[in-house]
Amino acid sequence: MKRLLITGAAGNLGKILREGLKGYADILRLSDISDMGQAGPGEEIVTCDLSDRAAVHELTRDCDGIVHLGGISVEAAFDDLLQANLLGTYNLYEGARKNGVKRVMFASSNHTIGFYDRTTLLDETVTLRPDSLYGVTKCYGEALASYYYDKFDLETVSVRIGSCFPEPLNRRMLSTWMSPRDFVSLIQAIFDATMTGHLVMYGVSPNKSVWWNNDHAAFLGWNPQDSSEKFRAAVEAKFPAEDRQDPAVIYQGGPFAANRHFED
Ligand code: NAI
Ligand code: 15L
Repeated sequence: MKRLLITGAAGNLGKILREGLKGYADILRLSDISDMGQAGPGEEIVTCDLSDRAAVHELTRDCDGIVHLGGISVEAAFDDLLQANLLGTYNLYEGARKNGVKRVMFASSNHTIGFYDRTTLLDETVTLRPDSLYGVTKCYGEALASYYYDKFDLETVSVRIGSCFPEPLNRRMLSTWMSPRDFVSLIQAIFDATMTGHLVMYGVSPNKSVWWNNDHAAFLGWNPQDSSEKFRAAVEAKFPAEDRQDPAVIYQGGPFAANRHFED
């Protein structure tokens, strides 16, 4: 791997990869609209708004792979999501195609399927049930990735990330948590694979209680190591027992499913 582009490099997951992928590629090209500090050894810094097509075309030049994290990462006004997540992801794929990039990791989200209830074990074949406008933009990203593979042979692994934080922040995350270490090893597995096609999978650590099945992605050889179980006692002590009637508890998407429509 000569040059790996990471969009959204100033964000939470971008910072994890900036540190965790040091030395993985000859050059990490780090991009965001926000400040990323100075380039270190083996790094290139490119400030770029994903909604600027010409700039994204230049951004994606001479890259062997792309980790596409950039965009709005929570529920937001449609007009903002339109620019960052819809137009931005389209520009990214057009740039990747025209510049001959081989493979993309698309940071999809569990909010593509957030309206399934927590007693249902999901695999990658389930019908999408987004729980937010944000979740809808991730469904669009997965569809775009599928199209660019079928039409142009541009591979993508769309990872429906659960909750990637240093530790679970609430009771729900005991099921959805993916450790930063497992996230880094997932990215390596994705770009080490001989082929992926367009693969949809879940980004989650092997927690004791999980809602998602990744058996179909075993060929990647990803071997996640961590479990939320070591945080359970502290999380349960901090947060009261859950109300079974609460939509934020019934649905996998939690508050994203329970919250009001953002535009109202
Ligand atoms: P974040 O919000 O910390 O980082 C996103 C980055 O994208 C920010 O640095 C922001 O400046 C940048 N960005 C926003 N609009 C942009 C634009 N128009 N042009 C260029 N850059 C832009 O989010 P985080 O937590 O790092 O997540 C990264 C990705 O993973 C996001 O796409 C998010 O939707 C997805 N994801 C994250 C999860 C998590 O647990 N952290 C869970 C599920 C999905
Ligand atoms: C996401 O998609 C968000 O980007 C992240 O901030 C968390 O809210 C995560 O989902 C989650 O469901 O915990």
